[in-house]
Amino acid sequence: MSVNLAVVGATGAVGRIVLEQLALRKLPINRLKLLASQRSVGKEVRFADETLKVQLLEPDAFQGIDIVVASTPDEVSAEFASWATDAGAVVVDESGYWRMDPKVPLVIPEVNPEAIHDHQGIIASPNCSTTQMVVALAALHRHCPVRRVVVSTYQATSGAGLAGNEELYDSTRSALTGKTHPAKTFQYPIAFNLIPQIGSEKEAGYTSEEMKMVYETRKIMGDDDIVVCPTCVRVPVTIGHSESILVETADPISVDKARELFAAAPGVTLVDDLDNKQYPMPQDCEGKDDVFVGRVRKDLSSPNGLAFWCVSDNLRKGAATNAVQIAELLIQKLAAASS
Ligand code: 2RA
Repeated sequence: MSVNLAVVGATGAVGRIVLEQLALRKLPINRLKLLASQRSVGKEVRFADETLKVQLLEPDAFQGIDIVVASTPDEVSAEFASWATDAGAVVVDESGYWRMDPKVPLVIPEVNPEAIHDHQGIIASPNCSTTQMVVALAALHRHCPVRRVVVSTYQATSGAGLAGNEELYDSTRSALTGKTHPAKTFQYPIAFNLIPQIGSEKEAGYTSEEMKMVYETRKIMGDDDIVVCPTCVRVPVTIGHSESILVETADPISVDKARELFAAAPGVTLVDDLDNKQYPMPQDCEGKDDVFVGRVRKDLSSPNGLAFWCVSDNLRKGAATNAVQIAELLIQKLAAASS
């Protein structure tokens, strides 16, 4: 079977990769419609061997569409999602707007694929920093329940869209010539700097990005007892979020067992050989769909703790790839229902 699919936000940093992934993974698409705000209408975008024109995101845009993959800001998603569901489409949404809605499944296909069956027209894809951490944690959780996580992130500028990368380039050029580039996308100049704030102040001294890691992790893993203490930091890297993770499990897991679990986990690649300087780094993970794990070691401060390092392309598994994988699951479900 083939589907009519719409991509909303097709010209953004993530939307472009959604299109790449749709072509690469050969989704059975009958008709592909590209939708965006007025600013992008009429732009031409290549898809496989075709050139498609971007059309206006408006209430009537979803007639005849089966599946929508959307990468838009929260407020855009809040407005258009009902236009799509009223027309009978299922929306795979990458914004933060729907993620914690109890009626909306929050899905990572390697972790909780069964959750898609409960959708009521909208399925949410998690925030990038949560996705890579949960793909890795799930490898351990399936063996022994995860109880506590302390995570520090090192998040790439592309997490803030194309404007984030532009600001890194401009800020770096300015710094190298002794000038100051005014920060617009970030709170401070990002060149040769780290900024320990992603998102706005949310609660108890934590930011919105940090609280996403707390709440989304519990929802995806289906376990409200998991406690997470996050610190999210913006770093001058264009693509690839990195995370230093300390996890405590209900019972101890040996380093060898953890490596075995990571190596066997779907969507995880283990790169862990400190003697030979082998560990994941953003520059090696860019353009790849897996979550990369390395530096696995015992926590020196608690008997049930393990420490590890985790890197993933935030635009791929952190966003576009995960959403396209959800669309694949939906197509399998539609095919099963029609056979
Ligand atoms: C960031 N997590 O890196 C955000 C993007 N969703 O800014």
